[in-house]
Amino acid sequence: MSKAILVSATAVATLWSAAAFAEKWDMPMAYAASNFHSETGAEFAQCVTDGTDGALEIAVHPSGSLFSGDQIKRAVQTGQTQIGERLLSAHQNEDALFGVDSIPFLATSFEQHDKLWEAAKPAMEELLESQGLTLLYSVPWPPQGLYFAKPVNSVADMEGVKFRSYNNATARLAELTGMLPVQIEAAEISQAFATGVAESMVSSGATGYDRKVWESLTNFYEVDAWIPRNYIFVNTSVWDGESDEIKSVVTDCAAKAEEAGTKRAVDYTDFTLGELKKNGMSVEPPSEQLATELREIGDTMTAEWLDAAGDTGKTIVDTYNAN
Ligand code: PCA
Repeated sequence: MSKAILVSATAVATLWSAAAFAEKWDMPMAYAASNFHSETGAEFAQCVTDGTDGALEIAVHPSGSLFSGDQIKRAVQTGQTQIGERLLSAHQNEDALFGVDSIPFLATSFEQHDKLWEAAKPAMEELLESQGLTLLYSVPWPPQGLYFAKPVNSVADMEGVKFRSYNNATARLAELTGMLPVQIEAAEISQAFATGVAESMVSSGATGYDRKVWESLTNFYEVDAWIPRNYIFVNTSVWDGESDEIKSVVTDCAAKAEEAGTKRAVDYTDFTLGELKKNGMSVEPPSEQLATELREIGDTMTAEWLDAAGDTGKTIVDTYNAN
């Protein structure tokens, strides 16, 4: 056999084995395809697919199309899918630590929030590992403000308003302000507002923009209550079964995605608030009275969180405050 034939036979064998062992991960994501988190997730998936020459392909499924937001963590834990993205604080009902990014007025700028995340990350990774999940990367949302279908200048104005919540902290905020919380995934909120199931929420300009809430709501108050995060996580048994080469490509792409996503969150803040205005909403800081009353409620919620999160929570907040 000539050398040329030998070489091509080897090349074919290599291609074959790559195809035979090519793997696919399905990545459910809860938010709209056009949302910056979803765009970042799609880039991450492409980076892994390209970086492994297709040996590991990641397919993204935004808008809760594969699993709805509230099912994504369970689907990854039980191995129904390999990887997913979810709002971290949505799991606050499992463990208070998951709500570290939703403590009112603790870390309200991106800079402060980065410090809080650095302080919380080791404990968060440990908690996720204890649940069979490995953290790959995490990206913040823009700061959270209050949406209403009428002007609101005090907590008294919120009495009896139907409020869309997305985690324990948002439901508690509703209770403490006399509103009526109903938990609804972001993918469903346009309909909830259109049908009157909800008439208010705390969220970012980004989600208001993604869901065109100006069709139903009129006022956005830049309360800067907190900055929650999404995180991308993989089933730990799946992760442990990967080669070092694959792991290193994934880790590399994850670091790039975290950086790109974080930058997008900052840029998206002004852009989306501008879009709310362009579409007829009033966008302004809260009145002094509203801000003061919300801070008092924030103090109550902070004390409650510290109580629930025990020593781990206290250490994180102390570390954050010391830096
Ligand atoms: N948007 C998501 C979570 C935080 C945010 O800004 C939502 O409203 O569900």
